[in-house]
Amino acid sequence: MPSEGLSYQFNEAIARQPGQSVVQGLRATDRGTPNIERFQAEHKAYISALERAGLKVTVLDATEAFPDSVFIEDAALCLPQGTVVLRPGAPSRTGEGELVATDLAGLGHKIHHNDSEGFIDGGDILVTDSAILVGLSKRTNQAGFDWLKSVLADWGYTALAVHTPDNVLHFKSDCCVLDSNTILATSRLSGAECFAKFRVLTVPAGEEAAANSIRVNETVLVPAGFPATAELLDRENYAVETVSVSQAALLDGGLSCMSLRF
Ligand code: CIR
Repeated sequence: MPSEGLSYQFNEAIARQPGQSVVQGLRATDRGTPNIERFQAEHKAYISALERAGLKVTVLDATEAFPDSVFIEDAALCLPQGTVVLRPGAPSRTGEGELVATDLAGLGHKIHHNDSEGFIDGGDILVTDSAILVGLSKRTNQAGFDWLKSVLADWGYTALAVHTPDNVLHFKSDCCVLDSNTILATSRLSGAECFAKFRVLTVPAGEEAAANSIRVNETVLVPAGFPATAELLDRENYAVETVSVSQAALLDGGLSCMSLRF
């Protein structure tokens, strides 16, 4: 059921170590190969930031067979009623759903397995306190959305299919929740119909990647290197902490995709 704080009040998170194979991770444009040591160091700092924000974080071992499995958010959706196994849309990632299902079942999660042929990436799912918005994208198709919508309806949630901007990997590459009524979004999305009932703060031009921030309890984690966005959030009285994700960004990853928060 939708509830106040569902979208940003969390007790726990699950992350997965980047493996050596992360250098083979998918990327839309080749801007260089991630450096494994730097990736690991940034990942460690990211986990520490989640802990400072109040979360108990479980870090799963790396899985070399799936180069992109550090981006664990794409493989599952954790809600108070249970954990929904997703089906990432990139062929090299499709098996990550069942991989994470095994891990999460071992941690005591109530697992809702995926019996659909559709595809859906967690990066396209924006949980707000009033509805769950799902961006149709190159990774998330209508069949995947229809399946998730029916699962969520049984749990009392409204799921709405929305448009992911062209040439953007995931819906949440371009937006995040700041509180029950407020969204941070790029100018590509800030006027979108799906945000009509929200107050929308627009990421300053040139800092679009900062829209992939995450509110975790009282802190908004913002990727390092986007001072105008950090300043905007500070002026709006959010407690901002910056976290470097330079190596994940080489693979089109960011703050939201490296953990499941619940
Ligand atoms: C991919 O292309 O699937 C990965 N290299 C990046 C996934 C990032 N996930 C996310 O933003 N939710």
